[in-house]
Amino acid sequence: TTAARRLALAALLVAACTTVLPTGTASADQGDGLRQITDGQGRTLVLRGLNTSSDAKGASGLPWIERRNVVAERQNLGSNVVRYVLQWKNIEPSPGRYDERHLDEIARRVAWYRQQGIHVVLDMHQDIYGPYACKGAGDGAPAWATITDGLPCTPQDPWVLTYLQPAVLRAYDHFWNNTGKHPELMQRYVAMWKHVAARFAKDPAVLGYDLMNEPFGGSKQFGSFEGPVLTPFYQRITNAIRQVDREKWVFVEPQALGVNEGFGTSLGQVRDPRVRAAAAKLLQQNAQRSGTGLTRLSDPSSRIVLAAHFYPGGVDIGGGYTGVMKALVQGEFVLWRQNMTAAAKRLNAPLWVGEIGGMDFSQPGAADFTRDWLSMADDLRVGWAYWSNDPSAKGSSETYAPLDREGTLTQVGKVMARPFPRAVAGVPTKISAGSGTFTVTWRSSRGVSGPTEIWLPATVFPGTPKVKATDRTHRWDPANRILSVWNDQGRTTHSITITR
Ligand code: IDC
Repeated sequence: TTAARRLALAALLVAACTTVLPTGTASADQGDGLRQITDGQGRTLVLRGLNTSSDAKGASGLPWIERRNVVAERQNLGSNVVRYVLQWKNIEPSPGRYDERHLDEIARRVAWYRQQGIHVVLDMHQDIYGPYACKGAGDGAPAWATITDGLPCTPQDPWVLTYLQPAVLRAYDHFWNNTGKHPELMQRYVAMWKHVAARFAKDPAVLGYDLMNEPFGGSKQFGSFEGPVLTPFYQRITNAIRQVDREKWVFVEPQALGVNEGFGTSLGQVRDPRVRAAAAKLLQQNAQRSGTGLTRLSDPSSRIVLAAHFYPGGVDIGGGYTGVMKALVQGEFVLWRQNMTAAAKRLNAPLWVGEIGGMDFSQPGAADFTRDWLSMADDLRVGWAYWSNDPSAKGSSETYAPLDREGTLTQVGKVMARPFPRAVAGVPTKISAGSGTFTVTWRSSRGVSGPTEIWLPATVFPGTPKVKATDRTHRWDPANRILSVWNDQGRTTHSITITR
């Protein structure tokens, strides 16, 4: 049966991952030394929100949401980011011809987020290459870019197994030019991204670009894919984007297979051309104003983010989170933390979890699982986008979405509505949510202005929150449920504890 297959696969994934578990335990503070995503005032952005939406994978390429759903999301979950699903097939329906009307439709929705103060990460989504690789099973690439050489294909359950079908493998092998026959496919993809970036470069709601969802290497995997094929491809896209947009963040994903479950990634460092450009400008300015000393540039730092996904043991394909399975999955938490923080440090990039969650809430242990990954993210002081915001299909007992169509918190939504610092005036050193209490600590860093902003859900802090802080100036905004705290001058470490 399907359920048995799912369970067997989940067990296999867990077993595979935990056999490579290191013997030592994770250091208590892997979040230390991680770079951070920052806003225009230099504050650290802890970006949390939803993937929107899986249903955008359909023909229209647009999500089910209306404006009011975005309002409800900000109010009830405090979201400050959305990972917004786009697809190549809708943007470039025929080679070199871009659908501007589709981009306008995207821009219209992006504006809904801007009105709510929610940052948008545009995610070029794909699963199983595209709908034309295996009888409509996947999403992403357009028909003209899907070359399968007539190989057979049968959609599988769970859907991830479809990746191994001959036609799908061949479509990827042509895309990555593993076959040496179709270098134009990657060229088109790069040019498509340059077009999208040019369209959104001036849109203040868009924070960045997630270059490719869950890259899959076809017949090349791990060391023969991520380093030699994927990294230079990301570099090409980044270079092209930087010709039209110097400011936005570029989100790069490791391969999904294995890495989603806790394996290490061998993705190489993508260099941000904005750093070189800034250095050149600095030299030029110094030459012009000789004798005036160093001129400080606003922010010449690299804006590449490691956007990893976390799906331990295939909990998303039907394994529960109880008993032996839970113990093994907890091992994968440890493994994932170690491998992803190590990768982020190696790549000199902030870490962001582009997909997490994805567990059917009618499965045993789902609430525990949700609390555990939320706590892991707090511990690491990283942001995430939950998969996904799609309300369950009518008549289905499966439940994933944190909000229903009316914008009311569901079971999983109630667990996810936790306090978090949307922005931190410095470097966060601790984020910790207990029952009815919440603590954030941070260190000042140079050139930061504006307050630390903490979102406090009504479900946890129904009244006016009680504040104990090292810093004197705070303001509570009851309408938006945001507590702002300004750094006292001269103080280098800061701490705030909130109780009800
Ligand atoms: C899943 C959807 C599912 C759909 C499948 C293929 O939930 O309904 O059939 O995609 O389109 C990912 C992917 C994400 C997946 C998600 C959950 O990035 O597209 O959505 N997931 O399975 N990687 C791991 C899990």
